[in-house]
Amino acid sequence: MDTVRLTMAQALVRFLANQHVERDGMEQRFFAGCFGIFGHGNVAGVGQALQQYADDLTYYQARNEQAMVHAAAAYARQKNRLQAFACTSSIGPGATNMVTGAALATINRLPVLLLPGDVFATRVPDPVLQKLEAPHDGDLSVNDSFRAVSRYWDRINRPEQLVPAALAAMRVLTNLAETGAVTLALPQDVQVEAYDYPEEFFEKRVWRVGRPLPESEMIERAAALVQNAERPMIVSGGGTIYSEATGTLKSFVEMTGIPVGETQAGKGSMPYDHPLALGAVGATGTLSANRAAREADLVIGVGTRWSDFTTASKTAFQNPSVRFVNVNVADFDAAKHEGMRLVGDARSTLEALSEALGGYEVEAGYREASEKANREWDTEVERLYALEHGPLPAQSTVIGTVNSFSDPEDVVVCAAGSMPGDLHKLWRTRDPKGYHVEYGYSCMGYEIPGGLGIKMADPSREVYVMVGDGSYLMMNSEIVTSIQEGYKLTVILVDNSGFASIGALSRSVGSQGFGTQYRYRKNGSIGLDTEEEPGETLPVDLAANAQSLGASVIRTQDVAELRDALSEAKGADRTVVIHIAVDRYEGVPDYESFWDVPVAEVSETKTVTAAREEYAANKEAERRYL
Ligand SMILES: Cc1ncc(C[n+]2csc(CCOP(=O)(O)OP(=O)(O)O)c2C)c(N)n1
Ligand SMILES: [Mg+2]
Repeated sequence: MDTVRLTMAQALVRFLANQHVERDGMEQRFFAGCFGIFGHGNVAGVGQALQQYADDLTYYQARNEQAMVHAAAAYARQKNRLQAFACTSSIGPGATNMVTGAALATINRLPVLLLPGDVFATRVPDPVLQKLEAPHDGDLSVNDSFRAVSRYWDRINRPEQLVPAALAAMRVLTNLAETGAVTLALPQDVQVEAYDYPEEFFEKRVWRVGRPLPESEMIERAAALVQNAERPMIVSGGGTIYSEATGTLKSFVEMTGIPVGETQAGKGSMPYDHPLALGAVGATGTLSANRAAREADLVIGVGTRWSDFTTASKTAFQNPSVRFVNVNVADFDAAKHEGMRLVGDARSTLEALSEALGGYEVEAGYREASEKANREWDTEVERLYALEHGPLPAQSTVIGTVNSFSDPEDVVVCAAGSMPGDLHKLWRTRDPKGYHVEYGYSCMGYEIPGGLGIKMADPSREVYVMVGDGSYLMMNSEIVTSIQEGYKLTVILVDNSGFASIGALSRSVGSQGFGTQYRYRKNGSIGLDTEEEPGETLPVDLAANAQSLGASVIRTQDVAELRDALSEAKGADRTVVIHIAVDRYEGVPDYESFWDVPVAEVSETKTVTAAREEYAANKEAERRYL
């Protein structure tokens, strides 16, 4: 057997550079590169290897380890999970900074390979800088915390362990039912240890991503359920988009007349102006979709994990005899709501179901009602886009301005705050990859690094990052990376001096927005929405902050100036941050939906007691879907 003597880190980098995936006859490299921040836990190991093999695997310097994992996850999402990044960190804080990113990737079922450095396997110089010592467990390191958030976890304590671990990692990363964060913890001494690796380990490998189908018997049974339904509805999730099934979904819908509601990850499954598109469904849903959901007797979930936002905390579907058919590559998700499990790829399963339905159509009246609902919803969107609100504009008009300005294939990015819900309801999506709201983990700070990952995945599209002031403050570091690498973003920084979303939530649970504004402490209070003379607003100048990071900054006062700024930004070749202040209280309403956030059962405050009563009444609508 031919062997080659390499350090474990060199072997790992050479291996990663030779992994490919294939779907529908299209073959491509799996790893687009490796993000990293170096420290003593990886500089001499993985760092040295990345330098040695710089032509085979490109290294990108990030500013924050959490942010680089977000960029990696966004990249994978934009590439429909067929390409990904590795992320290398030092030991200790560099490593644990990645834990949040790992959870986000795993929740959203997005492949990222994490390579945290780890403490000495020999333990000779212990306790090494940044080692957490556990008196009860000699084998424990902070990297064990990745076990909870990874789909595969391993620690490479001997160089030869790399061979099975790397193969296991690739299997999970390229298995769409299992994918998520994969962690290989790399002790810093083992990274630099040499070993005679078999040459075969470095041969080109092509991991096939197939389009599995459910048993034909299950397709027949599902078709029978659909044929017997009077008010069937589709709920389309991220799986539809990842599977590139949007064309098939459209044909399916046009043939059958079944209307479609979309989850956050599934938004873009249908163009907004398709007559059978009802738009967002659930807690942040449209009136059209939520009314259809309430009555539906059969719900076909396609590529959805049925989060509480999608089901409005299990209140969305109220028909007493509602049943679910779940098309999903993951049996785990297909089994939810005791659905009929169609375990398979969204595109091929929808094709098979179409055929089994043999010309089935819903009643004409039902189809017409859906078409009418689509038009009615668009009138509501138009109303909210055109709201005239002063002195500060309403957020809905900012969204409308960006939407009207952007081209169909441009991408809007968001993750947390009040905008994800507003975007879900209001964004007119025209391209399956044009809407990117991370709402599995809804992680503040994802927006800018997420935008970077998307732009790296597809530089041909303009990327519009919609970020609240809270999220911006939490993680703006990757503006620097976007400038270093020449990936231009247009960041719309929507400033309402604090956490408008959680402020509204706080009021709804009876707590007057406690702790959600950016204000000076006054008379012991940090600001309640009910106070007549609260402390002054803090003098935070986020536009100046963006400028200091190297971005071009445009300060705007109203939506007319915003439009001009968008035009200017379009011609720019480096990251632009457009600042706009919006009214904190002029929000988009909910449309007959509920989200379960428990309210204090006993309290000394009347508003809390009242909120609790309302909560208890709403909760009665929660179903089990058994
Ligand atoms: C990392 C993280 N911490 C906390 C939260 C809870 N949270 C959700 S939205 C939000 C406030 C977001 O503020 P901002 O970005 O200004 O948006 P706004 O609510 O004002 O629209 C908070 C604290 C979260 N989603 N993510
Ligand atoms: Mg805010």
